[in-house]
Amino acid sequence: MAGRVVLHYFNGRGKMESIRWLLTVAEVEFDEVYLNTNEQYKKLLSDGVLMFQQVPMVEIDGMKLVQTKAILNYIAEKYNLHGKDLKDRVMVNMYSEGVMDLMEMIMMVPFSQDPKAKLDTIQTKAKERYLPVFEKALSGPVYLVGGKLSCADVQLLECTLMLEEKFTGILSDFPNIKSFQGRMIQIPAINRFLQPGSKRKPQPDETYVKTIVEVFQIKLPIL
Ligand code: GSN
Repeated sequence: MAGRVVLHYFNGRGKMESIRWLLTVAEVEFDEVYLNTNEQYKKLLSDGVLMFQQVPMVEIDGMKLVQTKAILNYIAEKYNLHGKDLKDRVMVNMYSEGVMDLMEMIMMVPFSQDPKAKLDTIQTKAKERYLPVFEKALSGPVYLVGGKLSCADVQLLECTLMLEEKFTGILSDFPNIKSFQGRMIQIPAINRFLQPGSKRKPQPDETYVKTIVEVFQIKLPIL
């Protein structure tokens, strides 16, 4: 039998958070090894387990996987969260990529030179480019694609919660997305994940940023 799933990343959201969300919805238990020091990172490099010298890295089914999208796709396929056929799957992937683009912008804010300006741009893009797409897709259907829960729905929920943390009331012009959120948080595994004490990570703080600077020995700002 394959062992437990183990996530190798920082003790924070970053690129791993969507993987935590998807495993949670698939009801897969996981352990985490937190990267806190440059020595730990060098050890992973010298062990040859990071294909591109990057994390996230996930041990699952006897493999050591890297590349966030590849990992998400593997979990989505395995747990039937990737659309029912090829045409549904490409739609799931399109929605998912859009959501990930937006989440990546938010993720990078603490590492930027002018966080306030970055946030303003993100808010405008969210309202004008991204949220209208999802508002339209959810005008009737319960889920984004094929009447069936997929990884795109899970990522959209994660993203909309992140947006609301940053921009209070941002969903007030998007009632279909708000209703979608309400339905998604009723899913028992999601509901548990949203409770205090779960494996969901908080918003990045100074300690999180310092850890990344230490692990990769980088200088801020990086953009
Ligand atoms: O999506 C992915 O997993 C990859 N395409 C990118 C992963 C990545 O950029 N990982 C960073 C840390 S997480 N933050 O963005 C990383 O390991 N950087 C170290 C490096 O030398 O690139």
